[in-house]
Amino acid sequence: MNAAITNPLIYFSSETMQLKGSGIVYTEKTIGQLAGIFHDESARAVMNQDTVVYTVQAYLPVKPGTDGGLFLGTTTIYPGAVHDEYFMTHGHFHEIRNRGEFYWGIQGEGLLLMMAADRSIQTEHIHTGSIHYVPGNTAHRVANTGNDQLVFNACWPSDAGHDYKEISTNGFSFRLVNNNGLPQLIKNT
Ligand code: M6P
Ligand code: ZN
Repeated sequence: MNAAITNPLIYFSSETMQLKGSGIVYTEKTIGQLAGIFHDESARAVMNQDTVVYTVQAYLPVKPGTDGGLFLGTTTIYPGAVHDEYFMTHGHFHEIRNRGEFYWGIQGEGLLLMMAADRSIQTEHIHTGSIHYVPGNTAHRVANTGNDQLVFNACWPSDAGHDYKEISTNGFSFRLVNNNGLPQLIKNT
């Protein structure tokens, strides 16, 4: 006998560009929660602290830390900047350093910054349909370089974990700024 056909618990709505269904964990990061992340801290400090920079919806079918499972997330980064630095995610290494991740673009335009342990940088353009493999041992962050919301999905191992310490302390080696309307990478000083 065939196994019963069941509907999936979750789905991605192409109308709202959001994950739908039960058990989705929603978090948002505001300007107030991103102290020390952008270069111009005084510009950040005088902005409305409730301004949402990005939201994450995550589907965690197993407990974080479980090996062998996968997590799925939808990240929406709003258009904007702190001084000339595009709105971006905090960025992280994985707690288990060698764990990789897939990102894929759904809507909008942005840049994926990947930084290896030696602080060398690689960037990839995120746009509708783009697919990005983030290797293990690589920090990853995404900046919205467009005028609309940037939406991308991600899939990562359930035991990967997030290590934010290195990025909170030393940042990435390069920053992405808006130079007369064009994204430009500048060395982080
Ligand atoms: C993607 C995934 C998540 C991550 C989110 C935001 O959806 O990589 O694991 O939490 O982006 O990135 P960050 O945690 O660096 O703010
Ligand atoms: Zn990750």
